[in-house]
Amino acid sequence: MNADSDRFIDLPEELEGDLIEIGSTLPAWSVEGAFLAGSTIERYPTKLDSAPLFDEIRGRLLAALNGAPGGYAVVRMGNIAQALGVGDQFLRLATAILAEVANPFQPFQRWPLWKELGTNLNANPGLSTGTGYNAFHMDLVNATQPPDYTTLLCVRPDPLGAGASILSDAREAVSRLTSSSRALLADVAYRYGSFFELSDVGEEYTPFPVLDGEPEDLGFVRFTAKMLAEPGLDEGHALAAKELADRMVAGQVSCTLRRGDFLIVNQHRWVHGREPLGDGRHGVTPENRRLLLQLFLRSAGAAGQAAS
Ligand SMILES: O=C(O)CCC(=O)C(=O)O
Ligand SMILES: [Fe+2]
Repeated sequence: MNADSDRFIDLPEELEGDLIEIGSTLPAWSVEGAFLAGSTIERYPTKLDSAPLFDEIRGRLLAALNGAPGGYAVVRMGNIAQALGVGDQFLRLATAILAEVANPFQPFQRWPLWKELGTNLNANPGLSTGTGYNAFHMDLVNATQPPDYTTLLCVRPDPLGAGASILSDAREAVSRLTSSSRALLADVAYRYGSFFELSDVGEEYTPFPVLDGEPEDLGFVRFTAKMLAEPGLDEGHALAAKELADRMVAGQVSCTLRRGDFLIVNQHRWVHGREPLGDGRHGVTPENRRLLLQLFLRSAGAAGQAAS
């Protein structure tokens, strides 16, 4: 099934013109600790407010992410990418727009605010930079405070036309489970991933429950299909997680990001992943391979917000 068109935000031509202008004049952002600095957060919205049509777009974006049954949105900025390129000016504009949703931050201490996700032919195919199927997951699943939103900006799509983003409503998938599976998923029985050099995502959470019993917009469906392959997971808990994985796949939608598009996912509600890239990858030169940039957002007032 193709993704629901309400979630795709195309910009009117007049606004594109204004945003191209704004993008070419926005100052570089600053970072304080892991977060976009207060001075940047003050300055960027004022610039966006000078585009009269932006207000409506902000409303649509927030409704797609947080309204019922919100969970993700794709902002289509291909024409702006055409005009500005996908360099600093474009990234400043994208950062300004995302700062309207929540506070951009860099949980990985080793990486910049926008983290490159390139294509590595030697990586494990199922991992982020691999070329295979990247099964449903939420990012930073093993942190007590995962980012509230995750963003993927497309710098270069797969030249072979594959590598669609996949999305599924995790809350909906959970609602279709048997109560015995739900009870198993509430047990502190699941593990996945390493945890090091991270900031402002709380503590390492291992083992963790998939269902935390928190209200929808505070808690998470703490799921990654990769935890199914972790050694030591007993059969009952594995079966319950597999049932959830199957429900997520049954409800999946997909969309292929084009250059200049960015996908924002509300991690409290939806999970994401990626279809395999196209065959014949060895014929694609490295500078033409798929390239995304990833950015994380923290909601104001969320428990993981910088304490300082
Ligand atoms: O390659 C993609 O489209 C998704 C990558 C991803 O979800 C991740 O790295 O966490
Ligand atoms: Fe991801």
